Amino acid sequence: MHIDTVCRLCSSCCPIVAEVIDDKLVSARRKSMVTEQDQIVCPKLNAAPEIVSSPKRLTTPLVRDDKNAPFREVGWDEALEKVAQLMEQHKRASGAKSVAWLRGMAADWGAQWDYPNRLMHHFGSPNTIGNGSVCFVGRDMAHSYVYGSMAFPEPKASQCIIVWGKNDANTTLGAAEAILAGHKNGAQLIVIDPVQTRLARKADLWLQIKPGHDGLLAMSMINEIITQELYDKEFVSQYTLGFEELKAAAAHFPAEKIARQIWLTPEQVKKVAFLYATTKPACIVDGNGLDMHRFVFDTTRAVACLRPLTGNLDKPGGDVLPQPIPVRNIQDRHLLEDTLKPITQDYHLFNTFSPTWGNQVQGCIVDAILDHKPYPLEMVIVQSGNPVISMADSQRTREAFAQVSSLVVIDLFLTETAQLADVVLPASSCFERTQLNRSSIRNNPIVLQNAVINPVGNSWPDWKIVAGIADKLGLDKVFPWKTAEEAIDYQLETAETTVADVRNTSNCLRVEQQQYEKFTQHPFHTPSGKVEFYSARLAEVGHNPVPFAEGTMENPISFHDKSDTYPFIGISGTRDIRFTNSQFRNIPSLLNSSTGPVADIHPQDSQKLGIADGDSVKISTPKGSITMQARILEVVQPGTIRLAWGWGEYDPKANLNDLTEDDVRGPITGTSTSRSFMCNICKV
Ligand SMILES: Nc1nc2c(c(=O)[nH]1)N[C@H]1C(S)=C(S)[C@@H](COP(=O)(O)OP(=O)(O)OC[C@H]3O[C@@H](n4cnc5c(=O)[nH]c(N)nc54)[C@H](O)[C@@H]3O)O[C@H]1N2
Ligand SMILES: Nc1nc2c(c(=O)[nH]1)N[C@H]1C(S)=C(S)[C@@H](COP(=O)(O)OP(=O)(O)OC[C@H]3O[C@@H](n4cnc5c(=O)[nH]c(N)nc54)[C@H](O)[C@@H]3O)O[C@H]1N2
Ligand code: SF4
Ligand SMILES: [Mo]
Repeated sequence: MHIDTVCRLCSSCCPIVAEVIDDKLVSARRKSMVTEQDQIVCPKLNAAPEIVSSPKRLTTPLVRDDKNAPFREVGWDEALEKVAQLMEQHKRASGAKSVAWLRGMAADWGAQWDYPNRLMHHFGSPNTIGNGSVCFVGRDMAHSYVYGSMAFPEPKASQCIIVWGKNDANTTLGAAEAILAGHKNGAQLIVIDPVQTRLARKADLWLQIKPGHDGLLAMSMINEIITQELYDKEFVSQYTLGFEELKAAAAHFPAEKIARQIWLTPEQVKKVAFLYATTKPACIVDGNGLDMHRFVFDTTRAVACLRPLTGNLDKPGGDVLPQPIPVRNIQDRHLLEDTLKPITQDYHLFNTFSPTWGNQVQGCIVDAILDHKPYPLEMVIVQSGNPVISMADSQRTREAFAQVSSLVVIDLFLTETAQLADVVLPASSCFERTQLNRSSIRNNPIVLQNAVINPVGNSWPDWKIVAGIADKLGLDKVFPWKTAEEAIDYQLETAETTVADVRNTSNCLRVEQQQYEKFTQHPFHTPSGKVEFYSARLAEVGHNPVPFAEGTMENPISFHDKSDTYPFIGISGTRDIRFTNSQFRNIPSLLNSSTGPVADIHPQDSQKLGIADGDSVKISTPKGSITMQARILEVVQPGTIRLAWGWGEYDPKANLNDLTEDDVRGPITGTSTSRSFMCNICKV
């Protein structure tokens, strides 16, 4: 039997066809828009049957009565009862707000994010927390502050594609295929990345920028485009606010002054500005290379300003604004009293910039547990995340999760985080549940994931686990739905569609007929209704109303003041196409075909340090040290080391976040610099 659905083994949400025999997933094929020879193969999807039937899967709930006791296998009734009882106990003693729900990246931001928010709001806690401050939500907020919502690029129809801090050939395969198709059709391909990626090797122009310094490049490009009068004067005069202020800010960043600081030449900066502004249409594919830096908000605001400045916003082949489908918001945030502040209260604008994102600064969980700031947390429920590995400053994070009075983890595997829990609840994989996704974050379509097999063992789909906890808390009326379909239909009612309708479409997808230049009909979703180069909302809270208006940017690289002892720039690097963050090293075919945890070093540095290919090397920062295998490659600049990401779950000695810090955060989005840091390296 062949069933259409979408894959959720990573955030790409690719449409696939699953082949199922006797309730077993046998194989899965990704649907692609390009011919077979141009398709990128996804090893994770090929390994889907192995992932689903892995002997390491959790198949029954686990409970223990004290932290040092071994886990006991229990039935769902007992496990859910225990979770509810712990929640009630902490609510009675310290208030509902002392209980937090932490969401990782797996399992989508659609219904899977709505359900815990709904549960927690009815329970009375404002503390449902996501990890968006290091993922893409800071960038989403930046786009939203400039022109109302996140714009998404149309590289296939473009004549000039800038890939800026994104490595789609490993992370978003459909997007990489579209970029390469656009390039094949004649588009200029420009890549801005400190690392020579597969796309960089194919690019017409590759800018090997200094890590973390993209904001300065964007401001310098803006200056070049304005002073050379390459901007779209008509669009700017009719639809934007604050052009003069942007011009004044950008004047601090002439190419001659900025280029060398960011490891480029003035000619490169001028060329990228010229190509982008004069080749129509042009789009910018921005990515997580810009996100995990403290100044992500202003950096990506500066990048966002380039789109309207050149008239590439909401044009075919440019960057298009979404037409959200009006799915019912079931989070019931209004139930919380205004006086009840979340632990992320210092990031008020970030908490409130969208109706559904809510709180996304996960570092606040650690502060609340260890430092009782802004108030103590007693209980955390972790769903589809592995914070002990994925959050910055792993040692401090681990201390917090080991110390919190009660910890519940909902996962497919007994991860490093789950091992610290009091209760572990086994979740079904993405192939075992029907779910409403909003994963294509930029376009906001409805994507329906179909269960293709029954839950493995005694695992439950996430929605059912949340509803089960609600039931034990006496909130059964809040989750009255008996099936995933019923629950989704309730959300789809306002969009005048149903699960059955969406299921009948070829890609399990409902997208609105694309319209362009919507700004000619409706105002932008900003306070002024215009594109805001200048934001009065930010001025009100004392933040720069125009990005980098002061003419400088503090060095965003962690430990830059300790470069005497830590002379190399470490980059949290490759997201291997085989793995998703800390996941899947427990899948033999994926592990065995990978390079393992490697540190990529330039030959000039390896020679100086007497390091040979394959040597074991120790990488250290003021926070700690890790061990990896050296790989001598010219993909990075001398003085820069790229470190493989996500290996901490497999090998605790290779946990990259033992090197990172969460001591200083971005003022608006609370982002810690998990991406780049000063470090030292030596042969072991
Ligand atoms: N295979 C696989 N796919 C994944 C994931 C995974 O772990 N593995 N994770 C998923 C998740 S959670 C996310 S958020 C997405 C992220 O996916 P992407 O947005 O593609 O992000 P990354 O691959 O982390 O980094 C993109 C590029 O940014 C570059 N970069 C690093 N620092 C800088 C910098 O300072 N400036 C610039 N301009 N570039 C820089 C890196 O070298 C890299 O080539 O991928 C998702 N998909
Ligand atoms: N240094 C450094 N730190 C980083 C990053 C980096 O590149 N470098 N990347 C950052 C980014 S962008 C992100 S998004 C975070 C990711 O941080 P996390 O979300 O914590 O990372 P994952 O390893 O993807 O953890 C997902 C967990 O969910 C489980 N899981 C998978 N599917 C399901 C499901 O359907 N239901 C449930 N309940 N569980 C499921 C998996 O088994 C896994 O344990 O890490 C961030 N941290
Ligand atoms: S890229 Fe991600 S979503 Fe797409 S098939 Fe591969 S693992 Fe699945
Ligand atoms: Mo992410």
